[in-house]
Amino acid sequence: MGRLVVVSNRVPSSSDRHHPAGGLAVALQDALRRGESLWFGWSGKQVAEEEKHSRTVSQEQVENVTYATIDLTHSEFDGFYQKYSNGILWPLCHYRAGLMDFIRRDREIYLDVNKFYARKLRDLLRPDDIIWVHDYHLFPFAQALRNLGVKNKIGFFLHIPFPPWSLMKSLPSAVSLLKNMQAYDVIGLQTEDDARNMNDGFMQCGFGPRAQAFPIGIDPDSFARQAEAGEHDAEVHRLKASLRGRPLVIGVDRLDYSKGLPERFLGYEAFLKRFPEHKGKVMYLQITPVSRGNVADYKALKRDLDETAGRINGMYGDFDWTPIRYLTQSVPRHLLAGFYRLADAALVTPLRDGMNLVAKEFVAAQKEHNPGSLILSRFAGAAAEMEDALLVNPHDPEEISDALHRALIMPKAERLARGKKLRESVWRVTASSWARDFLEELSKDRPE
Ligand code: GDG
Repeated sequence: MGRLVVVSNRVPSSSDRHHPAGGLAVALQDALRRGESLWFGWSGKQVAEEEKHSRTVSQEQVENVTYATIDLTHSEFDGFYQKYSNGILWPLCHYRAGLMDFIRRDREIYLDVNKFYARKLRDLLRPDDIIWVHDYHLFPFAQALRNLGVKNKIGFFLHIPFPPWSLMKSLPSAVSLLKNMQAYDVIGLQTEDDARNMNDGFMQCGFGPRAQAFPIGIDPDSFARQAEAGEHDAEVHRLKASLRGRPLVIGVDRLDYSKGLPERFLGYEAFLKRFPEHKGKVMYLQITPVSRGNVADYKALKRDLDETAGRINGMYGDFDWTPIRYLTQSVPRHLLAGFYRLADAALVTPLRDGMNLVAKEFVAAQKEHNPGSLILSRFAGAAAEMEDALLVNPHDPEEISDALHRALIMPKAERLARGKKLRESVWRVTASSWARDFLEELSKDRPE
């Protein structure tokens, strides 16, 4: 059997290779362990332009996985990663065409980096390797490999949403982006809606391939174990003591405009206004580690959130009660699991999200006999599988506030019934079943 070759822009750093703590490394854990495998991508390092032609792939083997990484120059990092991937494709795929900052030069750098990665990977490939490419940084990667004569099977998975073609085509060269995707043998998206949107694009452009839905999951057993262990953790105890018996509402999101954080804060404000009986009696902890902090839209979002949290705390707080405990630092994963378990409700209200793993982690972390309630945006991919959450439209603060009130007063029987269904969904589609299903599809024989 050939190796599994994973290609993603970011590759787990050396310190994460022995014990993956989250992200794609956890999702792919089982698939990578099955045999010899290779993980290729960016090292996370930037080098000066003078070093552009002397860069080499560095390799480290950890158990059966070889990690092969390459540096980017400053201008590649800027054009390929910050500008085109995160400044154009990310907002557009999250239905925010207005945030796109299109400059043709960045698109050229994006294509060049894809070609550069392809040349570097080709030298490492064996004829029977199966290649699995991840995410929007690498849409044209298979075509770049095919142009170099690579005949291996190549699959692609998009972790973020794919909008309707009528919106997607506002991307200059959108047709060529889709055209290049014909080089993949299998194309996977998070939901049926995303797959339908992409297939509609293929159809309208007269291209042959078909995208399919492969919703991603977590490793619920291991997350549940971490959450249980968290109950004995000193820091989880400290959080519990600080609640003094009051219910805890939790939110955990990278600081990103797709996550609907300003809207969520306004929803919480509406909750305090419309249901004043909860004032002073509920604790809302929002954990929001800063991400992409040097991109202008993210800086502006952070200023907005800092301001809104400060305003709400000033206006509704009391000398012994803070309405929102708002942290912009990252919290270690085992603590996060313990915090989820302690929470009575979670607010997961993205404006758009490919899947949203926080929703699934929260459910896995709950006490089976006394679960907390999940308030979930209809526009998270997870909503398609988690209909027993309290589904909300995150654009309507009053809808968020009603759901929060309902979550906090929900009779135990209803919480148990919803919790049971939600658990079933989180245990039905897991990280390992996701990878297995995708790779099974990719291994099938196909006509040339
Ligand atoms: C993309 C898609 C799709 C968050 N804060 C902390 C922390 N986290 C962890 C969460 C969760 C992960 O980060 C976030 O995953 P999400 O799925 O919620 O969102 P994205 O990062 O946007 O991921 C998304 C995903 O890819 C997978 O396909 O679901 O739709 O946008 O695991 O727990 N972890 C720690 N400290 C924090 O402060 N340790």
